[in-house]
Amino acid sequence: MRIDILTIFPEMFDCVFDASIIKRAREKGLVEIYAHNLRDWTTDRHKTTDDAPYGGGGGMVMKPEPIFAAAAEIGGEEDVPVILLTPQGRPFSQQVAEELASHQRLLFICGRYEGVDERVREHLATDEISIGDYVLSGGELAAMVIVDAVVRLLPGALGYERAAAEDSHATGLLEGPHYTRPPAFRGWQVPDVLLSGHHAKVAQWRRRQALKRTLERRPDLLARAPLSAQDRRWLREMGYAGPFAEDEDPE
Ligand code: JA5
Repeated sequence: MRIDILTIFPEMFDCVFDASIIKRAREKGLVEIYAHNLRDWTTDRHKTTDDAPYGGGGGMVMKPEPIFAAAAEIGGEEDVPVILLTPQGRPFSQQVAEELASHQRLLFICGRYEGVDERVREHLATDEISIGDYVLSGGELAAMVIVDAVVRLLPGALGYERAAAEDSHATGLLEGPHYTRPPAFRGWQVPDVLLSGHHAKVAQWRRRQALKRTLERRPDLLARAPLSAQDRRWLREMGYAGPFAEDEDPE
C-alpha cells in the first residue's frame, strides 16, 4: 500500500510513523507513507497556502490551487481515494478502516485554519471522514489515527499472529480484561480460570467477559454485534433486555 498526505505540517507525522507497528510495516515494505508539504506546490514568494474567506468573517481558508496541484502530481493513474479529514465527514470506525485497507493507495488532505475551500471538497475529495465529534486544530491528528488503524490491518503488520480479528470492535464487542505475571500483585489475584490451563474454559470465560464489559460500557454495540445463541443466553442472564441483530431478521 502507498499512503500520501497533503499538509502544511509534514513534520507532525515523523514520530508517529517512525515508531512501533507503522515503522515495522514500512521496514517490511508493506506500506510506503509520504507526508508532503503543500507549500512545495505554491507559486508565490511567500508560499501562501491560505487566504481570507469571501464574504468576510474571521479566520482563513486553505487555497485550492496548491491542493489540486499536489494531488494532480501525486495521484497515480488508478482511482486513488482522496480523503478529506473534516468534522463533517462520515464517522470513522473499524469497518471504515477495513474498507480503506483494501485499497492499493490512499491520499489524505489535512486542512488547517477554518478548513479548505469548498471546491476541494466538491471536485477533488472522493471521501470525507471524521474521527469523532470534537474540534481539532487541523486534519493531521485525524489522518494519523486513520493511518494507524489501517496499517495495522495490512497482512503481516502485526508481528505476532494474534488475529486483528480478535480486537475490540473487530468482533463488534469490547475486549475483556487481560492479565500477566505475577499471579498475585498486592493481594490482587488473577482469575483462577486463566491459570487452569483449560483452553476451552478460558475461551468461554473471555467471551463472557467481553459480553459483560460491552453490556456495562457500550450496550449500543450489542444490537449490531454478531452473537451466537450462547452469547444471547448469557446476555439475557446478565440482564440485557435490548434487541439482537438477528431480531431484525424476519426469518
Ligand atoms: C478539524 C481545520 O473528526 C475530528 C476532526 C476535527 C477536525 C478535522 S477531523 N479536520 C479539521 C480541520 O480543521 O481541518
